[in-house]
Formats: sequence, structure tokens, C-alpha cells
Amino acid sequence: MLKELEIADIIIDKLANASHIVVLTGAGVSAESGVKTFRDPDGIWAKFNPQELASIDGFMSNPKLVWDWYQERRAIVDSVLPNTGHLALAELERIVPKFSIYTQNVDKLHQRAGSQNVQELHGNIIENKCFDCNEPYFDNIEKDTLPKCKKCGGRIRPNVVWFGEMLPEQVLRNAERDASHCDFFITIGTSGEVYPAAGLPELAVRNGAFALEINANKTNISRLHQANIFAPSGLALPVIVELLKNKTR
Ligand code: BJW
Ligand code: ZN
Repeated sequence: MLKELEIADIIIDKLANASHIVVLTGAGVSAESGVKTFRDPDGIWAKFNPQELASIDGFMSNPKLVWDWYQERRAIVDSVLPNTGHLALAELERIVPKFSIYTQNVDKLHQRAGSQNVQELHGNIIENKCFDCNEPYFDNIEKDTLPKCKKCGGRIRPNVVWFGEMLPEQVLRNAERDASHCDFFITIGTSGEVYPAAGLPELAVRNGAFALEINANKTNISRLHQANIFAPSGLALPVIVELLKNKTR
């Protein structure tokens, strides 16, 4: 079935000769695991208001609503498995010289698939921290309670990056450095609408990288890539890895 997808030889040639591959992933890579994307017609933002649920103001005005919403999303993430796209990326890492994934996803599915070098641009929903003092919070969470910080009494929130918040400084710095120095950049399953992550493919291209986009649909940033595969990543990535292995064997 996988053979139905045609992948241009140039993509596999460039990959086989690449010494440093950087991957940017978004919600689309987890869609085939059963995690909803944000901006697709059936996505999270079609049903929920980002300002109410994924912003500091939203949390301050209704912490319980935001906390409960994240608890529901945690339960979904706990109940799903990495898909063939995540697994193929973990395999790709094992067969190329230098490889890193920068993910906007908060679900830890890359790590669960076995990827080693994964950096989280928007944090993750598995961990919690204090809203006021940033202290990590490790205690078990009782059902229907809003936990409080042991150090300062502040409210506990998920360790994600909301709109208007800075991305983790070191992760963003690493991403910009790697995007500028890699020779092959792959953008997978992101609409390219949220900055600064959406600026990374352009940074890579400006610095001489070959850029490939894999997305189920055309995006605002499709045109800046030299190659595009418009297909689900769970279908495209295993084919790419298999072709690459055949070429380098
Ligand atoms: C498939 C598929 C399959 C489906 N296979 N593909 C410069 C210009 C303009 C604005 C800004 C700017 N710099 C900063 C901003 C402001 C803002 C921003 O970008 N706003 C824009 C929306 C206009 N950025 C920020 O606020 C960031 N902070 C920041 O920059 O701080 C400094 C600063 C602050 C204020 C002003 C200026 C500077 C923080 C952004 C935080 C984003 N947070 C969220 C929520 C995380 C927590 C949570 O999960 O609850 O992160 S929002 C949401 O969007 C989530 C995602 O990581 C992020 C990106 O979404 P993604 O992954 O691209 O998903 P979708 O749904 O958009 O796309 C899915 C794609 O998959 C689609 O293309 C499908 O076709 C595809 N697909 N199935 C392959 N099977
Ligand atoms: Zn605190």
C-alpha cells in the first residue's frame, strides 16, 4: 500500500547526501494517532476559543475552565500511540549522521516513538509548573481540584507555551542555530501560522538548506520549500525512510 506514493528521486538523493537534517513538526504529525490538530476544519480551534483557553488572560479569568480542558486533553494523549510517521522519524534519526526534531507538539509522541533528539518549542502537557514562580510541580493531581504551588501558593498550570508567551529561550536559540546550519530541513504537519516556529523553514532556506514540506494540504509556507509532498505524514515518512535505506544499503 505504501508503494502507491511516488517520492521524487531528488528528495532521496539530497537526503542520502545530507550531513545535518533538521525537522520541524506540528499537530498534523499526530493526527493519525487520533490527536486533533488546531486549525483544520475539525480542529481544536473550530470548537474552542484560543484566547479563552490558551492565553494568560484566559487562565487568569477562569483557571478551572482552562485546567479542566487540559486534563481532558491529557487523557486523550495518554490513550493514544505514536503512529507510523513518528516511528519513521525515529528510524530516520538512527540512520543519518546528525538529526534533530523541533516540535510544536505538546504530546510527547516523538519521544514515545523512540526519537532521542527532540526539543519542544511549545512545552508539553504532561508536565506542570507554577503560574506565579515557574517552580515545576510533580505531585499527583487529585480529580476536580486546582493544585497550588508548594513554594508560593500560586496556581499550577500546564507547562505549555500560550499565545503571547515567550518560547523556551534555549530551545528557540538551538532551533535557529540548527535551522541556519543544516543542509536538509523538513517541515511536517504544520500550518505555518504560528511564529516564531513558522519562521524556521525560511531561515533554513535563506542559509542554503534544501527544504521539504510534508503536509496533507497546501499551507501558507508551502511555496518557500523546494519540494512538497502533499500526503499524510504517516503514509509519506515510512516510504521515504524505506527508499533511503534501499539507496544507502
Ligand atoms: C497533516 C495531517 C497528516 C493534518 N499528515 N499533515 C510574528 C508575526 C505574527 C504574529 C506573531 C509573530 N511572532 C509572534 C507572534 C504572535 C503569536 C503568533 O504567531 N500568532 C499568529 C497565530 C498570528 N506567537 C506567539 O504568541 C508565540 N510567542 C511569542 O512569539 O512570544 C514573543 C512575542 C509575543 C507577543 C508578540 C510578539 C512576540 C507563542 C505561540 C504559542 C502557541 N501555542 C499553541 C498552544 C500550545 C498549548 C496547547 O496545545 O494547548 O501551540 S497554539 C497552537 O498552534 C499550538 C501549536 O503548537 C501551534 C501551531 O499549530 P500547528 O502545529 O501548525 O497545527 P495546525 O492545526 O495549525 O496545522 C496542522 C497542519 O497539519 C495543517 O497544515 C494540516 O493540513 C496538517 N495535517 N493532518 C500531515 N495526517
Ligand atoms: Zn509558585
